[in-house]
Amino acid sequence: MRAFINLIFCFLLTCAVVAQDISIIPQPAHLVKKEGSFVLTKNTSLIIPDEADMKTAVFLNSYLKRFYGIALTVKKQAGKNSIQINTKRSGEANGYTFESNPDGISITGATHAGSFYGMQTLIQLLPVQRSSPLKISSVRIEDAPRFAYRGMLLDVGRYFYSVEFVKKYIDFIALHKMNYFHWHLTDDPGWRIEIKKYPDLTNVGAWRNKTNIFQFNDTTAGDEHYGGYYTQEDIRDIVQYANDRYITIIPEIEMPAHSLSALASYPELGCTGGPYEMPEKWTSYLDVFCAGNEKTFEFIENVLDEVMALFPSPYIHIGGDECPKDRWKTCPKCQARIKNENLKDEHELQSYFIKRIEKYINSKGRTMIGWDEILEGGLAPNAVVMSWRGESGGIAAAQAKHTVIMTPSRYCYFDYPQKENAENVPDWMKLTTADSVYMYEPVPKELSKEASRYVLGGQGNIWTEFISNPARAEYMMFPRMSALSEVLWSPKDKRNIHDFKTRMMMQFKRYDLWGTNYCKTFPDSTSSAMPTKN
Ligand code: TNX
Repeated sequence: MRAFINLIFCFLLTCAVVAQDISIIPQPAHLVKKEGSFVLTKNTSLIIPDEADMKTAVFLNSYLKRFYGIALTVKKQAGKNSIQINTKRSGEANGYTFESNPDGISITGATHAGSFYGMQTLIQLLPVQRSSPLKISSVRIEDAPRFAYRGMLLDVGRYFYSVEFVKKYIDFIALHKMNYFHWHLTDDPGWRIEIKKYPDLTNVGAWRNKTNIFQFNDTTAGDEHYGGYYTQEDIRDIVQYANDRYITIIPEIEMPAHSLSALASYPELGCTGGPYEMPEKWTSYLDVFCAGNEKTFEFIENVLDEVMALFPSPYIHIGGDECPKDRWKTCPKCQARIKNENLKDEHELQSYFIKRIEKYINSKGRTMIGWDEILEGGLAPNAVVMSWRGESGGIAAAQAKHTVIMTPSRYCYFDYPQKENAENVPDWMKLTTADSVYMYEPVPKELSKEASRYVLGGQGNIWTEFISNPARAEYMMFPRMSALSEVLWSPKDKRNIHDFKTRMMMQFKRYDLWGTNYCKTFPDSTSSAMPTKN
């Protein structure tokens, strides 16, 4: 009996060790564990035959340097005791093969991005303690992403986030094998991107005198002059930084609503002509761009010219959400536009607005993305739809043969609370636990096989009305972003919540290694307090 118990104990211990040393998030498509392990030391060399994979080598070396204090010598020719990273144009899109043996490691990407993802897998096989020997289990992995679009949004309009934090955010995206950073650059309370032709957008629109977010105590409430913006130089630097990590940045310039910061800077762009104050509260503002005024379109086109020169992204996001129609109803110019263009009402006027902007964006060879409100009053012909008010917008758009990105608030809004009884949460925000994020399926069951091909992927969103500093942003991101990364990367039949929770135990330690903040409540406990200050 005793021997039997010992046997069981040994078996459980082995399981725990295996579970501990192989704990990859997102879960690879195929993984086979083999005997033994490779020990990475400062004498290990990094073999990079193709110059284009140097970005991957640089990322790996900076990770090793930062967390383990070593950097590997990069060579072109293969040798013993080495990690070889190769790109061979074969296999699934952006996939890779990873093979580790006691003698060395070989990563073969189907694309350079694939090689980069293989390197991220290597990072996930490293120990989570700085001082441990760098033992990497012998495994063979064949892996490729399920969805082409795996995104994260950061709202810098409500609160400004430094260049340094934006880069950190991009690193988190890369560490999760995600590939799009949706940068929400303008909103009512802040315009954050320098536009040379319109300097007041950042002289005026990037600053406010107060931030009043009622019950929350981690605010800049008071008479503090609050704000900030990114210079075009900052933006070029960040775009390059993302590009080095195979991440595309999608800039979002909000229109026709969420635009009070632009109106405060250039009042002639609003229906009433102003004057407009920079907002200090989080409400839906009635003042929006005047849709009857030609100057509005001239302004937006000029702004978009500078935006498109800075961002090589094939996609440009124009917002399009939550536009109150009050001003348009009483504006003579907007009413004249409705009449002259034979539009039925203000909803069709919004559609006219968006279609006109889409034409401009398309004429520059780019594709427009909008929130699902752009379906109202008639969808622009080539638009990509981001479905946020549930899944219905995404379903309708996919059925109409439009590409969609799923980001329904119930699963993908990481500004919503992630545990019961969280403090400082407005009551309209629904509980969005990491479990529920993990259980989210981006292809709605209503879609036919044919229509489901239009689902490009999904996105998590950090809206920042109530997230005023990096520590809190990280807390709201983790572990939900880790859960979402697996939803978007791993094959559907490889997703398993219990297994994920086991792997999360290691991921929490990895967060500790990174020095990031996170919500410790996952999976089940209810302890841990919300950080309120950085
Ligand atoms: C809705 S999502 C918004 C954002 C807010 C968010 C808060 C969308 C298109 N509009 O402006 O920040 O809810 O959860």
